[in-house]
Amino acid sequence: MAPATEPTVLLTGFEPFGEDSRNPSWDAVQQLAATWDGPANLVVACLPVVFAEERARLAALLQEHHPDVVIGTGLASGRSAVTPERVAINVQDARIPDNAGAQPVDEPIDPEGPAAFFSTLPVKRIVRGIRDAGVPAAVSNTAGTFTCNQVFYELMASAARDGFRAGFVHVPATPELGFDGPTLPLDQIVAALRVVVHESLDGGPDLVEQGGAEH
Ligand code: PCA
Repeated sequence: MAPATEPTVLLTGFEPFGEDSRNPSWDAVQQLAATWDGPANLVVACLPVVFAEERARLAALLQEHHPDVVIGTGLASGRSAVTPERVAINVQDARIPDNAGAQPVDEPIDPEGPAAFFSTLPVKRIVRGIRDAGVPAAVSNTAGTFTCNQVFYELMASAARDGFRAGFVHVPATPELGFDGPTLPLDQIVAALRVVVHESLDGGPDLVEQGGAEH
């Protein structure tokens, strides 16, 4: 049991989905956990790629671990950098079926909820830290409209209620996936997630540093 003063960080990855047999988000989260030596108590979990299950899974994890910081991670094939997400939106619009065969189109995550939530992680500081570790990183202004965005949205709704710090980070494909597009080796993704956890534990202000794009 961790000392009472030690904060708890919940870091999640996702199971494989679509055509892939692995998901580098969960592979990286597990590798980070295996080599984690503090400063916080790091708890990890693998989430299903199933729209109907995310809310209950997250609620159970939050109730069990009472984390101070929650960081979701997922795979974004086609991206070449590790990308902390700035905003979660209240939309489900699935290009492919989830792992239970559901494919919601243009449905709200929460009909009563706000249009969007902003990450409360220091996204600019995270980008700077990952780049300083020699790994490509950039702020992303869309987490998509699939289950990653849904988990991010649900997480931020809970965070707004319960007062913990939370956000989401997408990672690129790894070479093992055989993806026809940009990839990043798993050890670089692990190094980036280590920075994400360290920077997220620091509750100080974010950097004000240009990180946007025209489109
Ligand atoms: N990526 C998908 C879902 C699970 C994952 O790892 C997404 O970006 O929504």
